[in-house]
Amino acid sequence: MLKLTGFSASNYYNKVKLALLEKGLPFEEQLAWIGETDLAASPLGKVPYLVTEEGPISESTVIVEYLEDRYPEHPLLPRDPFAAAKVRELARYLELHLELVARNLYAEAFFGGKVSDGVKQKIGPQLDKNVAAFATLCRFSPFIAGDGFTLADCAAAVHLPVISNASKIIYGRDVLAALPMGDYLKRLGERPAVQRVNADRKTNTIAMLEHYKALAKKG
Ligand SMILES: N[C@@H](CCC(=O)N[C@@H](CS)C(=O)NCC(=O)O)C(=O)O
Repeated sequence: MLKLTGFSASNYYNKVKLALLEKGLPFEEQLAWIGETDLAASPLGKVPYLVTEEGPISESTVIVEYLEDRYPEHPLLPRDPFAAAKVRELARYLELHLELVARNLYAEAFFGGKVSDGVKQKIGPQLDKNVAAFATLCRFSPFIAGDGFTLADCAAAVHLPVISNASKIIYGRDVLAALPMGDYLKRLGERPAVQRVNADRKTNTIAMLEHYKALAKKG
């Protein structure tokens, strides 16, 4: 049985979980907070990682690509190589140029930390530039890469709300305001797999905040 390790408040964990659910693959979830993971499975201590019969795999994009290759039924990538590349391109922009940039704000936006004014001034314009570029690639017709639900939607469903919330908290405005996010997220929210991921995320976020509060108390 595939074993997905990490926690359901993590957007990268949820990208893989959504792909597993959408593909209809049986899997178990193994809860591991940061600092509790198996470094032999994920050498940087990041989540998620997937334990397979052949061994563990880290890095969410590598994991979902493995799932596509290993379990081709219910595909989340188009068969046509160019169309598949366009899906991968969207997912790459989303993570490399949006999520990883916005991540610089999360300590203050979500975890009670502080981000310097210098960082905020640097990240705001970077996000605006990258979102404008990303927007030219999005289709929303009705899914982010076109007419089918793909790996790009698995990434969008979990990352876009976090990016949007972080920018609202830090800058008082939504860097994704120009995108039709409301309609898109509503459409995704009709899918049982997305509903499960969102419900688990909410429950686990409360558990995560409690976990880290308890750790901080211990010193
Ligand atoms: N590139 C990684 C990113 C995973 C990632 O950053 N996960 C976060 C949780 S959302 C994490 O493990 N953070 C702890 C750390 O970076 O040490 C992937 O796609 O799996």
